[in-house]
Amino acid sequence: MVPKKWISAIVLLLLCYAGCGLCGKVLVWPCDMSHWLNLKIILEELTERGHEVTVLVSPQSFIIDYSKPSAMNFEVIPVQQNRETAEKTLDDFLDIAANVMPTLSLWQSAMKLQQFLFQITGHLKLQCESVVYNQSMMKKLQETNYNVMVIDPVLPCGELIAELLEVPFVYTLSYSMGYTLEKYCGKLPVPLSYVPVTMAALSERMTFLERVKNLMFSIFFDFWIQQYDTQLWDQFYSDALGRPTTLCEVMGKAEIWLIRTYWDFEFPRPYLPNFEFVGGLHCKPAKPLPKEMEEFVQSSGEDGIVVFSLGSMVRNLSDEKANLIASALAQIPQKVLWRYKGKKPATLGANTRLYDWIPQNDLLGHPKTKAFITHGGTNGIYEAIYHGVPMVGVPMFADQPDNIAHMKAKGAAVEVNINTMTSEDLLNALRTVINESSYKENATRLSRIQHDQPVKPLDRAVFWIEFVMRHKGAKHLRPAAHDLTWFQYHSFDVIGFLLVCAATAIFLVTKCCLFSCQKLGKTGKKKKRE
Ligand SMILES: *[C@@H]1O[C@H](CO)[C@@H](O)[C@H](O)[C@H]1NC(C)=O
Ligand SMILES: *[C@@H]1O[C@H](CO)[C@@H](O)[C@H](O)[C@H]1NC(C)=O
Ligand SMILES: *[C@@H]1O[C@H](CO)[C@@H](O)[C@H](O)[C@H]1NC(C)=O
Ligand SMILES: CC(=O)N[C@H]1CO[C@H](CO)[C@@H](O)[C@@H]1O
Repeated sequence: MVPKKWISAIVLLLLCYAGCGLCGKVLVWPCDMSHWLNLKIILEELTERGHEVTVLVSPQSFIIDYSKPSAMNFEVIPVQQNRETAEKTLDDFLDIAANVMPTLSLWQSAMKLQQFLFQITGHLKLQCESVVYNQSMMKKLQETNYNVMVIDPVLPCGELIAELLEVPFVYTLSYSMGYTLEKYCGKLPVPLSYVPVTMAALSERMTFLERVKNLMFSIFFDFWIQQYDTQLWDQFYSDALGRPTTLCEVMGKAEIWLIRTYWDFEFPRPYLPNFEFVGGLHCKPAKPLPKEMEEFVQSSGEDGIVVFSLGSMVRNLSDEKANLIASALAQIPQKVLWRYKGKKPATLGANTRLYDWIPQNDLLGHPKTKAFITHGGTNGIYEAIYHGVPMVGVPMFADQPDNIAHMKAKGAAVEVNINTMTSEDLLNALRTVINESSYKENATRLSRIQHDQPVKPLDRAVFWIEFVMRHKGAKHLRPAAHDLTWFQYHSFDVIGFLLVCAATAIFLVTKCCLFSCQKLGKTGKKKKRE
């Protein structure tokens, strides 16, 4: 008995030792809401492997619960706490997102999003200042000697802290507005003939007019719409670093870009060796449901269930919209589990139950699940892909129309416009994805692609973070494009040089010709005279 115990103790010790031999310190600059849910999975895996993870968190976070005991450390940013303003900002955003953006065209919706992001710039700047200009805070971070920073670049500042601390950093994101960050800061090639620009909601096979739209959107994002107030941040970063620089230049120092999609979702496209596609890393096999919920699910019999969620951001809809949705749901033979915090709609059918919160992954993985009605957030879409569930998309803002466009192109979803839809539209969409077997088949095919990978996405994400820790970066994957100017990158200088050469050659040849012609002419005339 005793020796056995000893053996296990020694094995445990060895394991610990082996694990901790490579142990490092990770500093994290996160983003709130659904982004955090995804990042948290990576951070938990890192702590499990013995790394020390510290998260820089704003006191105004909504779902990053830094007061709960956790294996991670939380360093609260010393910014003036103002809960009410934060709540109001979020409410404003939710209102715009749920009620205003769906009524706008994609362009206008993108402009609205930019307007909102610009509005909160002042607050973001304050938050950033409270870290980088707080000497005791920076000294503390410096003295900890972090090995790597993991950054969500939705909100700026993380890369500035990394640069000041001289720590290599890894990005984690889905994609930026119009791919501008990846394209200009990460140097990711985006051939517009077959790579649809994000927020244009196009697929990879574009007609001529769609390619026109794609190019127009690309120009629109290059020159008009930006995720950040670039001028302000360029100045801020230059001041903080004490040398002229730009936000994009600092962002370009990212060692690895962990992209939250994979080839089940993406259209095949060129990418760089320091871009790793790790979509679906948060997906897990389903766990058993709570008892009450399981009973409800089982009561659906052969018909099965439909899962409905508009994500964590949308809490309530207008009465009219909620009633319209509820009356469509009441007409299907399936039972419906609807995550909804608003007032109970009057037309709610007996087959529909409202929940404040649902274990979405466990429900989607349930064998009785027939369809998923979703707003098209990346996390939810990936859970549906993982479990092979066809979708009805009701996208509202940001990347959601794009995500649904991808699923539509892969034959696993039907889209309904939440702004203009009638009860009948939603009902038809539901009937289509449930009754037409191709949707289920295509969703199952995506699921097989997600499951059949040489290395699981979470392991790849963690591998590259650890790689950066071990080797103090991943410079061998960094394309030399970062050191070129835009005209060198497109070889405009070489083309110009060759054109000048060609022009000179043509000029010289014509000159020579003319000269010899004249000469010949003259000698000819001379001869004639003689
Ligand atoms: C600087 O940060 C420390 C925490 O590291 C905090 O206690 C202090 O109040 C901050 N100073 C200012 C001026 O905000
Ligand atoms: C949602 O609820 C909030 C507060 O309960 C309310 O102010 C808002 O008008 C509601 N939104 C809609 C679209 O009904
Ligand atoms: C599927 O089709 C059958 C008949 O073809 C119909 O009775 C059923 O209601 C349809 N399913 C849904 C979800 O509408
Ligand atoms: C986009 C795509 O692959 N769609 C497929 C969905 O499934 C049907 C039937 O299996 C195929 O014919 C489609 O090509």
